[in-house]
Formats: sequence, structure tokens, C-alpha cells
Amino acid sequence: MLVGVTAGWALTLALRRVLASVIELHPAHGLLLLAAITLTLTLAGIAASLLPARRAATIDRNTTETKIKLTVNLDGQGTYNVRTGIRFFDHMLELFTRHGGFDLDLHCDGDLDVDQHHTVEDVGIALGEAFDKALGDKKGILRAGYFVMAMDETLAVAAIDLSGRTGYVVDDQVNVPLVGDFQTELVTDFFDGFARGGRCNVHVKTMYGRSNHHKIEAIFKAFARALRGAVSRDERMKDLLPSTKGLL
Ligand SMILES: [Mn+2]
Repeated sequence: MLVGVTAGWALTLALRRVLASVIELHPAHGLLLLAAITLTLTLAGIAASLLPARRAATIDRNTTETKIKLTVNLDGQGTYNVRTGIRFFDHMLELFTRHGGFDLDLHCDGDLDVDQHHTVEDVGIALGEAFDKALGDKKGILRAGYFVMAMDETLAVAAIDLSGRTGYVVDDQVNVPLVGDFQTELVTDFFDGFARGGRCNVHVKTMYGRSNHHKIEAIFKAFARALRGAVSRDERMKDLLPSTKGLL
């Protein structure tokens, strides 16, 4: 902040000196220069006001069970840097990021020596909080989204409403306790956490499938794409809140 102010002040002083000397030597050129600077600054201001605001958020969440640091950009390129200590969970968060078109930097240092519960649930909460924070007042977004995701022999559906209220239903049809190194019962805890942190309704369901890996993966992909739709900007209603209630 101080550096910015000092640099700005130094630049203003330097500009004034240049302007003063130009005006002294060539008054006409000096005025032309002044007009050019004014025009440039005005155009830059207009361009900045036309650009959509950056939608990103950082969450630092520390408890005795987990330490989480994450940054999410809702309008990203699907780039990720994810480390939770659970390889299959990383795989899910990475493809969530890519399919959602977000950017995600997430590091969780959790008490995996107990089990994976705290890590998975808290990552869900923190990720939900990050989306809620990045969305701000939620003006001009679609708010609701859904997706039907095919993955080979598996089909999964997801529906999201960024309603400001919490609710979740998870039906993943998984019939084994572990997929890779991941405790599969925690799929529910992840979406429960996300719904609470993100103050939203999340419904995910595997319609059918054989591979338990696919059943979870198809759910995460459907969820990502449903969320991508829900957070996307609605050009036609860009200054409006997508609710008749006046608050989301
Ligand atoms: Mn996979």
C-alpha cells in the first residue's frame, strides 16, 4: 500500500516536471501531450469499468484437525495444484477443477493418522466457503445448474442451487468401502461440507454403473459442470439478483 502510494506520487512528480518543461519549450506540444494523457486515462478508466470483476477467493482454515489453504478462481482455465494427502481425492478435485473451468490451488494438512474424515469434510467446507466468497452478492449469475454426465458404463446427475440455504442429497451407489486409498463413505461428507460452506443445495446421484471408481468420478464431473453453470454470468440479467426475495 505504502509502496504503491509512494510510487504513484513519484510518478506524478516526474510527469509534472516533464509536462512543465515541454510546456515551457513548446506550449502547443505541451497542451497536446496533456490532452493525450487525459484521453488515455479516461479510456483506461472506461475499459476497467467494462471488464467483469475478478471472481476469486482465498480461504485459510485452521483447526486442530486440519490446516487448509486454498485459492479458487471461478473464471479460470482448469489449472490445478492440489495436495490433500489422499491420492484418489486429489484426482477428484483435479478433474472437478478441469471440468468446472475453474483454477484451484489447494493444500490440506489433515490428521490422516486418525482417518480421512476430517480432511475430506473440511476440504468440502473450505471449498464451499471459497465459492460463496468469490461470488459476492451473487448478482448476475445463473444461480442454478444441472448436468447429466456419462462416463463409459456409468451415468451420474447433479443439480445445484446457490440458494443461500444448505441442503444435500448424495446417492452414489458405491458398494465398496475403499476406492484406491479413499474411504468411499466420505463422498457424502464432502458434499455435506460443500453445501454448508457454500450455503447451497447439492444433489448428486449415480443413476447406474458398474465401476465404483467411475461412479464417484462421474458424480464429481457432473457436480463440476452443474456448478460451472450455476456460477456462470447471465448477460441478460447482469445487474439483477436471481431471486424474488432480495437476498441470496
Ligand atoms: Mn479416474
